[in-house]
Amino acid sequence: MKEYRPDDFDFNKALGEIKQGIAKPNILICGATGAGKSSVVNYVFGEDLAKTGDGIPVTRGITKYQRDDSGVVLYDTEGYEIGTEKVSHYKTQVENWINQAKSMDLKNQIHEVWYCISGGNKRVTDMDIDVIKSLVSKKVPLAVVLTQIDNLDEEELTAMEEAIVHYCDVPFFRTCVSQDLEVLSALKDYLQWEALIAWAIDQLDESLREGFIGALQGNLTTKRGLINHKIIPLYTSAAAGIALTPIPFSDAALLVPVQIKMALHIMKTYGLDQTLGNLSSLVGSVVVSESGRLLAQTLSANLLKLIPGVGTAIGTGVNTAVASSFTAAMGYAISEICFRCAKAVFEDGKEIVFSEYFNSENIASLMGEWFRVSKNG
Ligand SMILES: Nc1nc2c(ncn2[C@@H]2O[C@H](COP(=O)(O)OP(=O)(O)O)[C@@H](O)[C@H]2O)c(=O)[nH]1
Ligand SMILES: [Mg+2]
Repeated sequence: MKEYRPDDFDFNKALGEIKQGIAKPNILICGATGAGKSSVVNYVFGEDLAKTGDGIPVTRGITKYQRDDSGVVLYDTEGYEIGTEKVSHYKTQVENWINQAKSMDLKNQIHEVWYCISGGNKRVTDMDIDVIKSLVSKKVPLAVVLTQIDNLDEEELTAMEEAIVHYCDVPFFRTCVSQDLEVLSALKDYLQWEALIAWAIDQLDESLREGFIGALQGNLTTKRGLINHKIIPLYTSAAAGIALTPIPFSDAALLVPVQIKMALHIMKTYGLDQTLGNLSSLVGSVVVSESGRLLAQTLSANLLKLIPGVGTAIGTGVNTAVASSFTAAMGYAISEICFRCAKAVFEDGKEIVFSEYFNSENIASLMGEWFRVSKNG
């Protein structure tokens, strides 16, 4: 069996291809100055994306924020001071610009609008209603983000929500961005970040969801769902295609590049490529050696017996079943390990040693788990 050498793999090229393949949704963020637009965006996507000064003005009053390694493009409207003449300009600017975007291909359209209304003002203004109605009439998915609800008592909150339902008839989600843990804990049952994100994903064409989910801060369970149900299957199909070529299936080295690319894709989606330093050396030293060695071992060992449709002998007919099952198991193991790492790093704020999570013992045990479950299920 040929040895696979990490040097054969071009990590930057693979990462570039992965990025290239991710289409980015365009999200328009609307609302008055001080409505809490920037705070909401920072909370959902992380601080870096809309850092002041980094945006490109696309038209008067609208600034585009994007980053090479982020899967969303945000258009932030400059906002307006309630009660000034800027208010009427605002509506015209936003409308004109939406019209212009609508005439373009899917990639350049506005895919959804988050319209921020601040609880701090205690009311929904005529201007809000006007702009919302106008955008809805243009068939752009729109939700109201009811921000800063820590400023509202129960009665005020109900009144604002009733106004949104009555005048606009659009979905709305309650949010608050506060450093104060007591405030957040008191609002726990009111906050609807998860529902906002679920709505936001739901509005997007399937082809745009990966970009959005990958751009989220945290949301590890949503990311894991995307990885296990959408990303890993891309690579199991690729592996099956490769297995058709060499007959009989004897060259494990051919599968390894597919699995390394899958590992990169998984790590990127969890956001681990940013945190764990030099990605290529990390993946080079760990994923390549572990997966290469394990694949070689596994092909001649007990795990094969567990693959549905495969006996102890490997014949040409079972090449694709072996290749795709093995890759799926490997993907599951990598996803699970990366999930644990991401949890430790992002949720518990730990400094981790990647090799304590990512080692042959853990990979083998998780792959075994996958084989057992898929055989029984
Ligand atoms: N109390 C409270 N203040 C907030 C909240 N969200 C934002 N703010 C404050 O409101 C001000 C305006 O927020 P910002 O996000 O800059 O609004 P933008 O002008 O729409 O981008 C800032 O001083 C924020 O710190 C919130 O949920 N609660
Ligand atoms: Mg702002």
